[in-house]
Amino acid sequence: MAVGSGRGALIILEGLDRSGKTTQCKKLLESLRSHQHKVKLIKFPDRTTETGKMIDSYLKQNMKIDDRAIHLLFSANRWEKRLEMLKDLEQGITLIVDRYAFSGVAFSSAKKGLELEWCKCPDRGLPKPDLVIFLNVSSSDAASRGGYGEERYENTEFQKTVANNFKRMWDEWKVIDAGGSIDDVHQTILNYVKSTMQSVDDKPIGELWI
Ligand code: FDM
Repeated sequence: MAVGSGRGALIILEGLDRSGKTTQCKKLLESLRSHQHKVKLIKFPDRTTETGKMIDSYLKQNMKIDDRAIHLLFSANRWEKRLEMLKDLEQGITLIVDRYAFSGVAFSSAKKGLELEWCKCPDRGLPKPDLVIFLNVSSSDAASRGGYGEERYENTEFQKTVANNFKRMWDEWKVIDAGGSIDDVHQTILNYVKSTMQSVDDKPIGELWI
C-alpha cells in the first residue's frame, strides 16, 4: 500500500467494557506506525476538555447529571473534536478511535425512557466512520476479565442491556470474536483496517446517520 496517498481513514473500535478494545487500539497504532503510516489514536470520552472533566466526574459518581443532559455532554465532547478530526483525515492521517457515537447511543439508551432513535439525534452529522469494528465478548466473560471497577455503568446487568443495544446497530460493522488470543484478534483487525485504508483513497468523508 502506498503510504501517504489519499485521505486518512476513520476507524472506530467499539465494544463492551473489558472487551480488550483499548489494548487492541494501542496494538493497531503501533503496528501501523511501524509501517510508516500516518496515524493517531483518539478516545471518547476525551476527559481532558471542559465537557470531558464533567463527564469524568459523572462517571466517577462524584456528580449527578440528568440522563439526557449527560447524553448531550458526551455528544458535545465529540463535536468539539470534529474540525480537528476532519483536518487530520484530509491531511492523510488515519484516525483510530476508541469509542464513538455508538457507545453514546448504546449506553444512554440502556436507561429508562431514552429511546435509541432519540439518542442518535445529537450525533447526526459527525464525521462518518469508514470502518466500525465491534469486539464481541459476552457480558459475563467481560465481567470475569479482571472484574469491574467503581465507575458508573460497570455492572453486569447494565452491560447486558448495552450489549443488546449495540446489536441493534451492528449490521454494517465488522463484528470480531474478542475471545481469541490478543495476537489473533489484532491480526483480524489489522486486515480489515488495511483494506479500508486502501479503499478510502480520496472519497469524501461522510456524515454520520444522514
Ligand atoms: N460512554 C462512553 C457513554 O455512556 N457515552 C458515550 O458517548 C461514550 C463515548 O462512558 F462506560 C460510557 C462508556 C463507558 C464510560 O468509557 C467511559 P471508557 O472507555 O471506560 O473511558
